[in-house]
Amino acid sequence: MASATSKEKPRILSGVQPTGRIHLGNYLGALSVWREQQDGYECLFCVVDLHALTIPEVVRPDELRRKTREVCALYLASGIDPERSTIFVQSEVHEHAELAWVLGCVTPLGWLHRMTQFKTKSDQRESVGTGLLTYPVLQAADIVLYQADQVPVGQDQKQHIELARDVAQRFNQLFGETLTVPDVMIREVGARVMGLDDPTAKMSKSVGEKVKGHAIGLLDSPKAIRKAFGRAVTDSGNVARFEDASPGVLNLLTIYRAITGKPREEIEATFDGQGYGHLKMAVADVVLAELEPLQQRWKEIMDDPTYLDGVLDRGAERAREIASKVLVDVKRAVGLGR
Ligand code: AQP
Repeated sequence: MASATSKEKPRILSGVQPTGRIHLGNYLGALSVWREQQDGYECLFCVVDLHALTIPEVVRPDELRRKTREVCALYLASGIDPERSTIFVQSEVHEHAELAWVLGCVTPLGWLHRMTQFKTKSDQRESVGTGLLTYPVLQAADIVLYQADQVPVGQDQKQHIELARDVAQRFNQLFGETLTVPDVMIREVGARVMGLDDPTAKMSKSVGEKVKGHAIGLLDSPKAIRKAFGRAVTDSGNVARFEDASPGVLNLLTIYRAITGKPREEIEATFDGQGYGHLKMAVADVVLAELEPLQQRWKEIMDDPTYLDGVLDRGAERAREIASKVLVDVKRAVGLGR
């Protein structure tokens, strides 16, 4: 692996919040993309448990601790290789919170009020904590703390990564070139998986908790997965072409394409003009084939806590090695300390 100060390869940082049921959207938009980048980049993947506190009423302390382990095990089960990538828990590296304070001081409030995720989530509640508003600053800190060059995320996170770029640029303008300005990495197909019950809204963990048939959980049973696809909203026709498809059919075709990697023409030739029942079951089949080995591996990892703790201890150590040095540079740049 590269030393903390120099980069032998460009670096990647990304993470998932340990809340709710991790779903097919998280897998296609994030985890599966991470897996593909492990040779070309030095990769760091964290479970962002500090972010999970932004809506404290939805996650109890014991549940948060349990989910943190489960999500780490999902990273491993999805093919993130701890020999090539650093896997760690965000709160175990205190530099994240410290840097977030410094970056918060250079982030204009108006930038945060413009974030659509804040608007959506705060509109759903009578009152929200300050952390929900400043969440993108912590996310910017997560990224620049490792001088990450690329941040692989789903489409919904694009605005936050653009904010992280703006924050890093503003910091550099104010205090001199210190932070790497990150780029967003978004896959072409599968970066925005939609809800099966409502294909006009993205598949989301929080909705999946409340609405049956909305999301495909990565650990759902084969029966539940088939049932959810069987009930997926489509339309009354039989068109299965990417250009003309209704949102529900387009979502099914896109999931199929993201998993199989087959060209659009081949997929259309297989499904266009057929009943949607055929398409739904074919999508369920490829999703099950993808998830069965992942679920098996996940169970094995969860049954071996010593292995999981070893991976996370080593990951936190490596992450701290980089983070502590970058934070020293930041503190020096802004004039903190004696
Ligand atoms: N529907 C989606 N399609 C593709 N990618 C998605 N991601 C989320 N939903 C989809 C990507 O998954 C990664 C982890 O997400 P997160 O845990 O940080 O939070 P999120 O984006 O807020 O995910 P959810 O599932 O939608 O949770 P809630 O409902 O709590 O907001 C990110 O890279 C994200 O882009």
